[in-house]
Amino acid sequence: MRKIVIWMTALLTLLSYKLVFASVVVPMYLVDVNGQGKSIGSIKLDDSFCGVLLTPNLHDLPSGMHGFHIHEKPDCKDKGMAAGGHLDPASSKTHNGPYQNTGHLGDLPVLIVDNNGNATLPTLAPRFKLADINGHALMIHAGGDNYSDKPEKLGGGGERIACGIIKE
Ligand SMILES: [Cu+2]
Ligand SMILES: [Zn+2]
Repeated sequence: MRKIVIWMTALLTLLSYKLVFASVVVPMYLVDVNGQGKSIGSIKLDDSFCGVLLTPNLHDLPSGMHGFHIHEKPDCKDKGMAAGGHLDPASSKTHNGPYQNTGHLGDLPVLIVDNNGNATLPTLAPRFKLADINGHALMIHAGGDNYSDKPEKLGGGGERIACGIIKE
């Protein structure tokens, strides 16, 4: 009897862990006219005690800092343009980056790509849970991101270079 109780407790703990800390792996592709170009790896998204942990496992990207956001529509076609703007359920129409309580909910910490074209450094997006971003798109831009609309709109990342769809 005692053994059964211990096993039941263990099982319930595992189940609740799964419920509270959801996780998904998003395959990423370079964008082209049809949406899906060359595969460049994936990004793992994990719910955590303070937001979503983003763990990239990416290759074949230009080295340096890249603007990185959740875009509204789950569609990477037309060189990423079909994904629409930054996820913004509050209609803030403001690009403030991931560390302000106002502005686009989809603004993520910049993606850092090393000199060999790989990105593996995990970052934390503190403002949402995985359930809030399911069914939208992850987008990587050619340029960086200064978490502001000045001097350039949307952090100045410019062209969209890679995209993936978040499907839990
Ligand atoms: Cu973007
Ligand atoms: Zn934004």
